[in-house]
Amino acid sequence: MIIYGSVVSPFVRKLLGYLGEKGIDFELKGVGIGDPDPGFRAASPLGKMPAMDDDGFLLADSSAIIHYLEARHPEPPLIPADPQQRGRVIWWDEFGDTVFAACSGKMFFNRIVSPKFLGREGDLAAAAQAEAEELPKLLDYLESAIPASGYLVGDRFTLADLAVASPLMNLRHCGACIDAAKHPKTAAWSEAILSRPSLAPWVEKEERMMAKVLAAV
Ligand SMILES: N[C@@H](CCC(=O)N[C@@H](CS)C(=O)NCC(=O)O)C(=O)O
Repeated sequence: MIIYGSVVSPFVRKLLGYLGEKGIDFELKGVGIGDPDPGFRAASPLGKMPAMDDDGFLLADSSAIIHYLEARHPEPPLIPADPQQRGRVIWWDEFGDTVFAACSGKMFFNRIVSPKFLGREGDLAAAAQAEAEELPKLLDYLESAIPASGYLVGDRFTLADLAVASPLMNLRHCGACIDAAKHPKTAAWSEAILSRPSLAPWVEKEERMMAKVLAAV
């Protein structure tokens, strides 16, 4: 199975963590934004990452790929069968992808991707607005919702934890670390999720990569 994408994308990171938790073998083919790679273009009609080629079956979108893989590889379940827990996991997946990643994306894209990868100025006002106005409310919500178990749903690790922790890594790249004095549960939870064996090697790899990118003039 081939996965197309870059490790610094929150959607790709979520999928890489999922594959690690499941023990599914894959080859990561690195592609960037707007990449003309024909295999990637065929698998991703909108040119967005991640995309997958599973022995000729082509699919794009992190959630679509994960739902496909969950049906093919049910064990260990990362999307619970229990109706209420399943609903909650999908809620958190949506929250991670469409709300949290949108906010962290404004900061990451405009401060790092645009200037460092695409060679054009980012919208720094949009990044500052996201950090000052959007992010605090999202972190407050997350802080209020993390259960004592340390997992977002059903007292065990699920796709919910992956989907919400992944965009926090992009905040880290922007220097916007979680303040443990203000959001102690979020700080401890995100550290635990991003340190899992399924994610830690990717996190280290992208940290090394980002250090080089940020050091380059
Ligand atoms: N909902 C999609 C979002 C994918 C997405 O927006 N990926 C970004 C990178 S973080 C991308 O490929 N952007 C390129 C573009 O919009 O042209 C998913 O979960 O996979």
